[in-house]
Amino acid sequence: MTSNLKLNRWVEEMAALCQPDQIRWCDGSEQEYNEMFQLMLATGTAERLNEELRPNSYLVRSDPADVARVEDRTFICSENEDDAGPTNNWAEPKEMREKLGGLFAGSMRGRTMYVIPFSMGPIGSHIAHIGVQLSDSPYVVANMRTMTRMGTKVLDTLGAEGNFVPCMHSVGYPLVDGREDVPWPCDGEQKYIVHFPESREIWSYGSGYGGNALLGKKCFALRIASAMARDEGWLAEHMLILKITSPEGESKYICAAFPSACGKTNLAMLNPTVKDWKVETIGDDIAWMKFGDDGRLYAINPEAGFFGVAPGTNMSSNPNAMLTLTENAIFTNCGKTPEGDVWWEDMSDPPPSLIDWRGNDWTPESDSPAAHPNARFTAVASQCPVISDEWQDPNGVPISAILFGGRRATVVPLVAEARDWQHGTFMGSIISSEKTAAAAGKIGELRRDPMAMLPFCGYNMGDYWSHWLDVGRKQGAQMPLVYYVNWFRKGDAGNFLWPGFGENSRVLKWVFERCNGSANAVNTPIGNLPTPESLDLDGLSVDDDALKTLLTVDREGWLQELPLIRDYYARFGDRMPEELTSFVDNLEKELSA
Ligand code: O2Y
Ligand code: MN
Repeated sequence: MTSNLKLNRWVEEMAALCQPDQIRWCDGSEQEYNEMFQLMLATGTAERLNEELRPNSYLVRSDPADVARVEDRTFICSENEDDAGPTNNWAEPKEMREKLGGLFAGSMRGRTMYVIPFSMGPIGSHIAHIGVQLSDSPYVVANMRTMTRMGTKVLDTLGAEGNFVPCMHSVGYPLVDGREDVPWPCDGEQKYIVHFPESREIWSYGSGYGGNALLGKKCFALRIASAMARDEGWLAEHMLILKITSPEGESKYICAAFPSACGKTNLAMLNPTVKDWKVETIGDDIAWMKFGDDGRLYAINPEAGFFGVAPGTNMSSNPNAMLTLTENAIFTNCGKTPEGDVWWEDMSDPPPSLIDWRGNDWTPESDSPAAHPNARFTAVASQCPVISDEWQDPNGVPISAILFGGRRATVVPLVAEARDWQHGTFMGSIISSEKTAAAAGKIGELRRDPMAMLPFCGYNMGDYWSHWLDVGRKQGAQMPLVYYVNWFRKGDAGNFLWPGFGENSRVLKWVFERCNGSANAVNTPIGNLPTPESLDLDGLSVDDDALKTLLTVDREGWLQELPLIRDYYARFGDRMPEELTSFVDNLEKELSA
């Protein structure tokens, strides 16, 4: 219980709606975490891994119908449809409330309703915000303890008058009429992940998985927080935060936004190959940035753990993630070896046999993967060997640069620096990944993912760009420098031209030196590109042709891309900021000059 009247009333009201057998206020203790796993072991939801190989760790298998975020079932219910914009699913708020009222009525019968108070960001930080999730899932309780600061301390900080974002969640599997529980309860037919941006509420029904169910993450820290940030003059972004330190001991902080499957967690934890440079992690997925008294943007990682994709993670692609997972971890939808450890594709040589994520026998000859492609690990950030000392600083860290990136086989160079914040907003608005391979001389089919926020912006993307332009107008020269990077450029033979992974530190070093004014660049129509000498390529074997492609402007390619950008912008109608459209016109002029 709490002295917070608003919270007590809401819990009572929701309990009356969902009719749980009992209510449990979560304290966030280790004992409570262990109890959640005792419950999950009893229902067959979780299995304990071999204590010697993976101490205090568990494997959970979800229902095969509940394995990922469900974007087509995710709704932004603003009062006005135009305020959700063309990139979001909108539903009329009153109708949606009626629908949800019906779905949640009695949805927790036979179960416990957990009250999960959590802070996104260090408790008490002026950049942090509090949420309270109600859920009938012990899996959610355990994961929320890892991913957020959760429990009694949050209630103490909330006090009698404090405000919180209510996050309502049910797996939608009441135990009524003699219905037995199942290892992964969910509603196989109906899922609703619903946001009311004006009243700052989240309602999630029918899924127990990841971003659908751990409501602090994508639902609160991005969709609702982006609307709060617009109204309050700050930024809630889908960005990693890293700290880079030069051999001279000078440090800078960089944020970076990439769509899924571009190696964001790998970059956040990168081991640099440039001699005597150091990279440390502050966050791997989300950044909240508010202005300090000095007019600079200060960022916190609102999360306390990592919910990373397991397949593809290994001691070469991301040793620091692997070392983070050596103990106290939750694995979801991974394979299980006969020795009682987890395994996933590309982790190491495949074991001769194992039990796959569906619970079936598996061998390397099997037709399907051992781990689901969206299999996940959950582990506390403090276990990361390269976590920065400042990762919990309540004041945040001052951001010097922001990187945007996509997965582009063609056109986009290794790195381009925006001329200023407004130009950087333009760069962020056009980031895209190629969905299909490029035909000779033609760009592949593109998936636009502006600022990597496509599934996460809680309001009209056109207004979101206006908000970016506005904050830049207010703070001007104090804003971070902005870069467009592309680790995925390919040659004519379909080979990657840039080695990626730890070698990306060479680009980070150039960015660092640009922020200090000590690295050279050439001004081009698309922004400032490194001169070949300014990029530290010592010890790297990238041939001259590849380097030329990586560092020159593909005028023809960009000219082909401009109509695609115009078509995309046209979708936003009168919400499209004219300033961004002018950047396309100017780029066309400069490319044609
Ligand atoms: O599939 C899910 O439910 C999780 S999605 C996710 C998880 C961690 C970090 N990023 C993402 C994402 O989709 O961007
Ligand atoms: Mn993400």
